Amino acid sequence: MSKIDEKLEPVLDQVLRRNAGELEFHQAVTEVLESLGRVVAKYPSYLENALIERICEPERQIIFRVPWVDDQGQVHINRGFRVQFNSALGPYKGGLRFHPSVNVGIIKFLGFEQTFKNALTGLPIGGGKGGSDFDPRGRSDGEIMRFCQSYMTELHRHLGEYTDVPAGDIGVGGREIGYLFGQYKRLTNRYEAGVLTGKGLVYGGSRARTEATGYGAVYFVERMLATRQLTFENRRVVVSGSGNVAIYTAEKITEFGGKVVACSDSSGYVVDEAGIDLALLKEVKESRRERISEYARLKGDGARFSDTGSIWDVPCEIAMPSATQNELTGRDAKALIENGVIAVGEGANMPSTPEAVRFFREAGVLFAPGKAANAGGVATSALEMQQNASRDSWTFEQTEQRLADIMRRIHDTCASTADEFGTPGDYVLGANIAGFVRVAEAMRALGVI
Ligand code: NDP
Ligand code: 2IT
Repeated sequence: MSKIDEKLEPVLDQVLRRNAGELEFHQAVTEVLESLGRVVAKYPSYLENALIERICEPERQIIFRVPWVDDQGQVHINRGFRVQFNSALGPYKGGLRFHPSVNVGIIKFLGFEQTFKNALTGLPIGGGKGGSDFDPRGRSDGEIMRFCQSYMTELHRHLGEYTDVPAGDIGVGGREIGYLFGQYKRLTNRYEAGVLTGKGLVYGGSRARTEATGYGAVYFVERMLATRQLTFENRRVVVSGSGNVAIYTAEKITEFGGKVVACSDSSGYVVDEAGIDLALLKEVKESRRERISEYARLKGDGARFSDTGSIWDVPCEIAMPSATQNELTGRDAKALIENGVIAVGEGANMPSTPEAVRFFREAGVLFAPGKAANAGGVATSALEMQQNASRDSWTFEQTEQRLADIMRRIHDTCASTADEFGTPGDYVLGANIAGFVRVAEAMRALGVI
């Protein structure tokens, strides 16, 4: 991987010093700054007015107490976050993550990535991210609702359809967005549909938003494979995770003639050589909210569950990591390469470690970074905002067509940017530069803000 340009070294040093211990944020910023060397060499004016320093510093960071009462009457305290990273292109936009691992460094890395991702969509959305260290696992519907209400009781004053528009992420899906929207509406006395996305279809949601991240990632990879005259047809694919992104990634791959042979959750992975049964996976994960081992138990003979080793040891031609950050290590990348992987598409945010990315690049594996490949979710969120603003609702086909067009455009932008900067086929560089340039141009036009 390229080294940091010496003109950008002080910027990185400052980020590392100012944000001590925030390892995921360091990782995300380092990767982007490594890509920007070629931009500042060609266009030194981007070094003026501390533009890059400003892009690395969130506009606002909100951290708050979230008290809630469990079903036994016991009071719990969680920490709530919202990092409003950059609003040069539009209102802050990005998901909320509820997971015990959440801390400010993780939310900052996600908000930073989101800023460039949202720029790549070409739609008018800035970047932000939020969440809580609340663990939804094993909690009743009532507990989830009370937590969401308490979380929104603080957060609502920082939101608005022109200010900041959250959506889902890990641990936050349609159910949670419903409770959050209900509380926002109650506190503000406004039916402001465009303040949250990922809403249910009965109260202002967009068709195809549920499917959008996974479907979009597959559209991106399809286009990337086409650059080498390849398709999904009859390919073995491994998709990690079994949440929103993973399920709809697997669904679109299957529609495109590929065979998804494995998926996972944090307890282990299942291999099903017949191809993952999507109806069963949805039943286990979406309806019953059970562990992935249940899939193997219900499927019977054809499927096996493993709680040791790595899902990336399962041989495949295409890998789509769709669970969480740094889930695919250098060791995993080596195993995938040895087993003949031809393409990797990141459905999750930053799922591959820097070492893994380096191995894929060196091996000539087609590699689609998350901020480009998983942009279909937030792009469709922006389409939901459009529908809300015009008090309209589009058909599934219309919305999916827009999504497919956007993903192909993002692919082509990344590819042509990589060409322009002398690194053909390097989607990491293409995505980082194309996203950066759009944000930077807007910031420049807006003055020192
Ligand atoms: P979900 O909560 O629906 O699913 C997350 C999946 O990943 C679950 O299978 C979960 O397993 C697994 N997982 C989560 N954390 C870990 C962990 N620490 N170790 C191992 N497995 C883990 O979330 P999404 O599908 O929405 O999100 C998945 C990824 O996609 C995230 O990186 C998210 O940021 C990204 N993303 C999501 C978008 C969206 O629209 N939802 C848009 C773009 C990116 P378990 O249930 O056992 O925890
Ligand atoms: O990481 C992401 O892009 C998301 N979780 C979706 C954000 C959104 O606002 O739809």
